[in-house]
Amino acid sequence: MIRTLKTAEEELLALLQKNRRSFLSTKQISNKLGLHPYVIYQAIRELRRWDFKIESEKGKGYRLTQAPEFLLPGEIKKKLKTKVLGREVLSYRTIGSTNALGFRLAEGGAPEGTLIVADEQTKGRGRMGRSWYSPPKLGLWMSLILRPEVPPFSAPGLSICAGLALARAIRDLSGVDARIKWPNDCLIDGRKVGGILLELSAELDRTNFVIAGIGVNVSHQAGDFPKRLSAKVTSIRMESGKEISRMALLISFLKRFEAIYLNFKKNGLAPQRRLIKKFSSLLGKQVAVKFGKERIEGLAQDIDDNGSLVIKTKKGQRAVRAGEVAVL
Ligand code: BT5
Repeated sequence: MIRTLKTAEEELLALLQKNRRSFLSTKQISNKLGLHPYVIYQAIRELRRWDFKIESEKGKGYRLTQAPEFLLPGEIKKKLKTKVLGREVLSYRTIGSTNALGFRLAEGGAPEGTLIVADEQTKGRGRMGRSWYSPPKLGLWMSLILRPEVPPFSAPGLSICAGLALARAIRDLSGVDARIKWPNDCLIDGRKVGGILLELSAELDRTNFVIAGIGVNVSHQAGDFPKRLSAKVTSIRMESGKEISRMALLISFLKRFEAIYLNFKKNGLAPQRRLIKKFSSLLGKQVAVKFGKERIEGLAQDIDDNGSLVIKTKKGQRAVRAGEVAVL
């Protein structure tokens, strides 16, 4: 089973990182960290599984020679500027879906704000059974456990809140004009750079928890996407020419999303509407929205206090709660 790094492994990694020029013997490590030699041996094995290159020489000990960029819990926690989001972190080298795990953990009582990140997802998922392409190293694939005390019908507004936080974090770091495409996409110049998947556990009048899954293409180059996707997707690197650190993006996103989320819990979507509209890619455009068997065409006019898209059709105004939008 592949698991998140334990504290001992993270401490060992930090020590090896500090001493990259010299070897450290098991005894030295044991003295510094208070770990049993067997635990050290196991920790080295686990770090190697995560692709850390650790040289070992008989009589000398261990030396770190290469460290891939991982979003490790200890590092995330050190850099966090939040009070709730990301206070508990689980980080995986590879996982099926961070949302699937988030759901299971939330059912087991994991606290609000728990963050699950993975370097790679093998069964990343989108809405309605679709899949989400999540190769190793290139993107930010994460889920947050949220426990907002709001009625279930207003929880979907969180999708647009997460989209807003993401678009702003991308703009801040890379300078590109990232926008929200209602209800759950983040676009740059009409191409999808990120997606949000909200999964809810609710009773009629009560939200038990929400898993907010966020996927962002960060360092992909054109050839890194499968052919079936390449015409409609992009990455921050492809649009800005910049290599943005996933860690910086994660920290910036969490800070922005937390501010919006805490406000949303108290005051709903209304205070965010001005910015949501400003960052929206659809308003003022002719669109077609499909939901269930219905299809509505018209002018995308507004996003209302419930997070619904307001469309001016030939027969009058319609507010749509969810669906697939195409710009005509
Ligand atoms: C979404 O669904 O856009 C929600 C994606 C959420 C992904 C995150 S990653 C962390 C967390 N754990 C998970 O398992 N999921 C969440 P939807 O609107 O249904 O869009 C899915 C469609 O986007 C697919 O059918 C493809 O056409 C396209 N797509 C797939 N992978 C993509 C990618 N990496 N970048 C852009 N588009 C992609």
